[in-house]
Amino acid sequence: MHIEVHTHALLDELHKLASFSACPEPVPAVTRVVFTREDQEARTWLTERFEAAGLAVRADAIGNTFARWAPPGCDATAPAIGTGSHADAIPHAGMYDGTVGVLGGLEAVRALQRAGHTPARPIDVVLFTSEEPTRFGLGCTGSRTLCGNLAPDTLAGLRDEQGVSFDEARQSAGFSGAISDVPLPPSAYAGFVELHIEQGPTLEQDGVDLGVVTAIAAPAAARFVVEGQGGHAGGVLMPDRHDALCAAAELTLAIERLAQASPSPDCVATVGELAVHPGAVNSIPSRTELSLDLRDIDHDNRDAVLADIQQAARDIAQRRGVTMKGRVLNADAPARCDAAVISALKQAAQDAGYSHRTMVSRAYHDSLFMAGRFPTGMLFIPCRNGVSHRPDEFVEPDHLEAGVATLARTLALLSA
Ligand code: HGY
Ligand code: MN
Ligand code: MN
Repeated sequence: MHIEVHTHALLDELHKLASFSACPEPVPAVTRVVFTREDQEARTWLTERFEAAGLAVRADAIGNTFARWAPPGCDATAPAIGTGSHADAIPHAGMYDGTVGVLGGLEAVRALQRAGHTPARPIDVVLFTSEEPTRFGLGCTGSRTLCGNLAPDTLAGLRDEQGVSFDEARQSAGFSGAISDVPLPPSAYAGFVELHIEQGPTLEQDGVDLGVVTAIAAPAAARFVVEGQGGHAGGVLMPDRHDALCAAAELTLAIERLAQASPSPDCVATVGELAVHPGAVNSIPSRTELSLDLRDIDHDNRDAVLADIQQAARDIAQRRGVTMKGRVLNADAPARCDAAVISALKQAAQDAGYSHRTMVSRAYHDSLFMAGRFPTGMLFIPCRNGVSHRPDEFVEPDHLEAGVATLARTLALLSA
């Protein structure tokens, strides 16, 4: 089958999608938080692109959007093959994280249409709601709920920093209906494949075109609130202090040390957020709040390091005369990708003449949850210097073309 990818037209679409942004810096910097104006503009424009390709579009009660290709000759009642990703972006991010899987999935379908392919079963391009944890503190809320991994009332009750609940935010964005109707049965999809940038340096360092993912790391997230005594920066002598920021700083270094000391090379830990109260130059911090993002491919090791971090927090609190309350937001299991989807990806890369290797994903993705309900795989393309979640995130057009061409062939194999 002759697969023709319109790479430059696809890049134009990626740049257009990037223009829906709240970021003060110009494209390629992007900020697009779930259910904001930019997110809704992006969704509207994507729906137009899906419909222009002849796909039938529907959205569920939380904004997961399904663009279905079921041409004449296809068994429209058969379990579909899905592809897709997310279009939300953390603050000051790049323009390829997630969007390559959404628009690349659409371009793969258009390439199959150009090739005159008729799938035996429908093919869906899926846009997942809120893969990033930015607004509600939990990542992948759309795919978690779709796969029955997140109880509807738990989702509805998540609140952002302004106290707006997920339920209020989704309704004000025009998504209504019962969240309990969102989960799909295992029969909904016979397979799912997500195209994504690697968000790491391995493919580029190895000089390999494509990564076939075998496993996806298990993320855990927690928040620690540290309460000290605060006080006057001049009046309180050092031995009398119970400084909430110094305690948080010691915990942050303990987190780094415990992840570095872990026997698993895949264990990574990050304190990405720190809030200081009252935040005055001449007032000893009385309260701090910090976030923990902890991941590993090895589930047991990840949980062992989490337990060590919680113990370190207790020891520091006791020694410094502060309180430290830790709340685990999520501690997910890692995912194994499906063997049949992996071999279809390998076959497709081979047929298309691209070099490829198997690898693990250290970032999490909607596929982490899709893999819990449907046979799932991921296809990585290199990103320059492995950089992601930064405005200088970049994908070479040739690599984008390789990913989309291989995705198209994989969808053809899986939907035969
Ligand atoms: O954090 C992640 O791994 C993903 O980019 N949300
Ligand atoms: Mn991301
Ligand atoms: Mn992503």
